[in-house]
Amino acid sequence: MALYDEENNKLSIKLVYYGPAQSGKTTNLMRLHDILRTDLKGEIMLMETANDRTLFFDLLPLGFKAPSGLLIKFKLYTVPGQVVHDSTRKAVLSRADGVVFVADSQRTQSVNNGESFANLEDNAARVGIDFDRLPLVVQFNKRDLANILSEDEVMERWRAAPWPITFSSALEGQGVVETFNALLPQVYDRLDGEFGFQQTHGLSRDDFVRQSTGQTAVDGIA
Ligand SMILES: Nc1nc2c(ncn2[C@@H]2O[C@H](COP(=O)(O)OP(=O)(O)OP(=O)(O)O)[C@@H](O)[C@H]2O)c(=O)[nH]1
Ligand SMILES: [Mg+2]
Repeated sequence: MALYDEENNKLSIKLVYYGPAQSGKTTNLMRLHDILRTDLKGEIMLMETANDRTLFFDLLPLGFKAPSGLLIKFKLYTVPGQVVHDSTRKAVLSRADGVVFVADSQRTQSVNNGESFANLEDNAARVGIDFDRLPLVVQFNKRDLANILSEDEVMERWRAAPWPITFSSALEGQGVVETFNALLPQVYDRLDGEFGFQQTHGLSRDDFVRQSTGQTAVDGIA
């Protein structure tokens, strides 16, 4: 649930990368940090153990200024995917304005993906998030590996799902911005009513998406 800070005319939006252990959540944030050229990009904060597994969370701050002067700040978090860290996952998910579910495309990971998605639904309910209205994208990562589900198989399995499905190789930086891009219009629609992006701040959905990823209009056409 986005927070408005009147004194600084700043809106903070929380987005969470969720999914099973080792699916590539931290790698998504690292690549976004490398690729995006937004006006306000902070340092990425990684909290990992020696073997690269997230212990608490990672954080990437991004943001831009709307025409009205409103400062829009995103905080992108990852949860720790390992099953034992469930209370941390719940705490990180709390007050989320949107979620990217990072699934691992390898055939061997289908059960883990399913369990993690069920865990997301459970924890959303526990922290008071209305899952049916939560902006969400499902990303199938690790497309560069052998022995993965084909895109057709993924689409068949998820055909009843209302959320955008994206395919990525976060390791290679592919599909990472596209995934973030697929979440942003949903976040805009969810918050526009409350915060008057269009009416009060002169910020269209397209501009919100473009500026969130640091694209100028010219980049968008190219
Ligand atoms: N081949 C391949 N490896 C990937 C990809 N994305 C991430 N990895 C690797 O998978 C391993 C786990 O990636 P992380 O980003 O740390 O995974 P995580 O989801 O943050 O894991 P936890 O923090 O334990 O939940 C690392 O060795 C990554 O380099 C990908 O698209 N392709
Ligand atoms: Mg991680």
